[in-house]
Amino acid sequence: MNVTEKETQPYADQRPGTSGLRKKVTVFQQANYLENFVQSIFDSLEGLQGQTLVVGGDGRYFNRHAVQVILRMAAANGLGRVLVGRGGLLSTPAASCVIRKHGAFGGIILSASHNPAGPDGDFGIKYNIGNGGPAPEKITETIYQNSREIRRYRIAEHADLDLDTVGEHHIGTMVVEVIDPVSDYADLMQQLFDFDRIHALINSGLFQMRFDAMHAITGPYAVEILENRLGVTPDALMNAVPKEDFGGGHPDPNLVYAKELVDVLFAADAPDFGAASDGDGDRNMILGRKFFVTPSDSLAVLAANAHLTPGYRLGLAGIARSMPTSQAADRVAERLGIELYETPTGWKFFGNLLDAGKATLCGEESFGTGSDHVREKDGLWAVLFWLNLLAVRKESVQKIVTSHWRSYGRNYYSRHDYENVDGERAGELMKRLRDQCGTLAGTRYGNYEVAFNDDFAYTDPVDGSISERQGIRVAFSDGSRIVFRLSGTGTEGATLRIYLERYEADPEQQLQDPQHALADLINIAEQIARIRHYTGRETPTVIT
Ligand code: VG1
Ligand code: CO
Repeated sequence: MNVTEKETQPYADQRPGTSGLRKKVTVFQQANYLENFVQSIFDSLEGLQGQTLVVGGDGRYFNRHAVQVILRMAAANGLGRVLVGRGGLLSTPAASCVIRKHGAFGGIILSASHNPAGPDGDFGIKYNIGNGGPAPEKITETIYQNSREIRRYRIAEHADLDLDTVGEHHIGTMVVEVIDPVSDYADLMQQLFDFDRIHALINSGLFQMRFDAMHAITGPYAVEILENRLGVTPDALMNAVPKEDFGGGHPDPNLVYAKELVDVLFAADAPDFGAASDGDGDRNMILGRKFFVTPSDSLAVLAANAHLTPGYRLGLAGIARSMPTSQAADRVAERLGIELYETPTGWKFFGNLLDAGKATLCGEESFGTGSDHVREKDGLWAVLFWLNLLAVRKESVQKIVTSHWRSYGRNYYSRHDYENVDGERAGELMKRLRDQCGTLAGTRYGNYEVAFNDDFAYTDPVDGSISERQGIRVAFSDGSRIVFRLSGTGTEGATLRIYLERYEADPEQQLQDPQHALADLINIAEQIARIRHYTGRETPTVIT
């Protein structure tokens, strides 16, 4: 094997965000940009020699090229074996599953998740550790520091490999094993959920569903699991053929970007159940007939009903949610008598809790739910979990959620995003909020009184690491909250996220439109943060 050490110059902008390094494809196409980052990953890992690495991505434009480069660099850096999904594909949760199942040292996942793809779209790369989860901040910071000093990278000279058929190749002594990207993951799902019962429900003639893969990675997974193993008819799968540009769409499963599915579920003859997943397969949106389940409620409902599924029949050790996620799950944890953990945004903060057996289910308001079965959030897992509940409870989605509210109360919840606003102005808005921290307690806004306002900091209960500046919280005396933070996944300007939450115990008051129920808090958010002034926008870009 011919290995060359190539000279290079550092780039200053390779600090990983909430979920890896995400940039425009054109940024990744700069000379050595990808190579620098990959070498920085390898340089941050000790004991890599002879180890196994997992590589795959969501299939977006640049995925194929990146996989070939990573394989040559892995060989030059002494890896022993690389497992790569056929076609260079692996959904994020499937990559996590494969890392764990095959005892790999770690994995490199190529994805910018729900961000649009194509030559003018986004690309992304992140490193996952041996537990299958996103590298913790300590490692991502080391990667970043390496990227600032890098002067050379190692790459083997080798022709592109054929990755489109399952089989083995060699680059020097390193083995490249092209694996079926779906089967390990599908088998794991079958262990967790009652496929016989779901199959019976789907084939009962009384149940209709749709799943929208949004032309992204979950297409092949949905075909194998929903169609081949559970008997869903092909016409129930929408946009199931992955495309390099995701069909020009924005594969973010929410009410705005998954409009095609939403229209079907809100039509006169709507099916009973609808679901969608995102670009890399780790997010999910759950819909009933003319009914939207907020992700925070979904987490709470899954937790309250987990004992009805084979995989979780013995109960939950604990529940973890990201700070901005609604407190609906807290009430379930309380009733179950289990611990509730509140972490910063991003799945990497759940890894330690899952490894330590402190949490079983995790969730984020951003359409992410998952469990200790892998170390990523998992879109199809959530869909199957819901199908299992529907098959057991034999009630509609709406019935399940509204009876949950009656029992636990409803946490009205909404997130307002202001996308691609001026970065400097957004920074000024956040700085002002930060400067106000600790000063608002006791201030009244209409019926609401501020209990405290702070900048959320998290101390990991397992390793004691501290993460600061994770979002401004304004908490009110009745438990309502407004949270402000800037996105760490965008690639253009800044995205301001405002999270709004209010608790309603009275069943008579639980069926309002959330925007209506949260109207006072929306006004208070404007008063406190002067959103219009700083963003120059009258309304949010996306409301979920
Ligand atoms: C967003 C979400 C966060 C999620 C992250 C990655 O981050 O808010 O909850 O973990 O995306 O999701 P941010 O920093 O933009 O708010 V995904 O599906 O990229 O992998
Ligand atoms: Co994603």
